[in-house]
Amino acid sequence: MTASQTLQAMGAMLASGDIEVVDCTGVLGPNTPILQLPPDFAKNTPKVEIHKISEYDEDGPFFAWNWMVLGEHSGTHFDAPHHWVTGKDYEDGYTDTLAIQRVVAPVNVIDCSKESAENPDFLLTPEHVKEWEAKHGEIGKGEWVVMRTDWDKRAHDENLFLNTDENGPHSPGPTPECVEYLLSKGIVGWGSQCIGTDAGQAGGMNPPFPAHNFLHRDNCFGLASLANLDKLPPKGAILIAAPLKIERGTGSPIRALALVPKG
Ligand code: 23J
Ligand code: MN
Repeated sequence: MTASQTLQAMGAMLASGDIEVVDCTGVLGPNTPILQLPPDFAKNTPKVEIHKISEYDEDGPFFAWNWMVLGEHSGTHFDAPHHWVTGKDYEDGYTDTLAIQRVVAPVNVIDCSKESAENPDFLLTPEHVKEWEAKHGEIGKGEWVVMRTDWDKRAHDENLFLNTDENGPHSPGPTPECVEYLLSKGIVGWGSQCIGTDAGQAGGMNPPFPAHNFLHRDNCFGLASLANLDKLPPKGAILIAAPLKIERGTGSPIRALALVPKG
């Protein structure tokens, strides 16, 4: 099949619903959970604000529109390589310079929902990933890999989502070895349903925040606060995760869309 025939068939299947579009995005607004780093360690992103300009009133008789306070790393969002010091020198590592072809790719969905329900500090290891590959097929070059934890079911409540106690945040993520293994497969990026690409306790790992450190070192991308991964097959979907073209941006909220075969 030629690319032209494939796209034509795909258009027909989108129209008929044989290919479904699954929205892997959470609602972006004042209740969206935002990362809270220890204030003695770093400055933080403010909560999302939506302010009315007008709504068919004296400030705009025929139209409704808003303005926002919005951090780049808010809600369902994209981490560009320049976000981390290990990726600082990539000229194509910003939201406006990255190779956009890369962000549309097959997605591998690793189901860790059961393990994460039992242990909020669950860590995905290379051994887990290799077991998953033996069952579902190898992770390919240029593909997305996302960790299904069903953490989106907590997103209505910031405390539940961040899950912080006196020892810091508790949420699942990858080990440093796991990120290295995935990068050895040539992935385009790694996605999480939690507040960031790293585990809650990743500040204490070696190196700290290994998903950020290694992904961006290799000019790869991160996705955070993904939703509805329980509606995706382990393999066979295509994920579109495109950041806004923010000038010299280090990340951006996205509307993450998965194209999924019906049924
Ligand atoms: C800065 C420092 C640590 C983390 C993060 C940012 C994120 O999660 C992010 O949104 O990139 S863990
Ligand atoms: Mn981020």
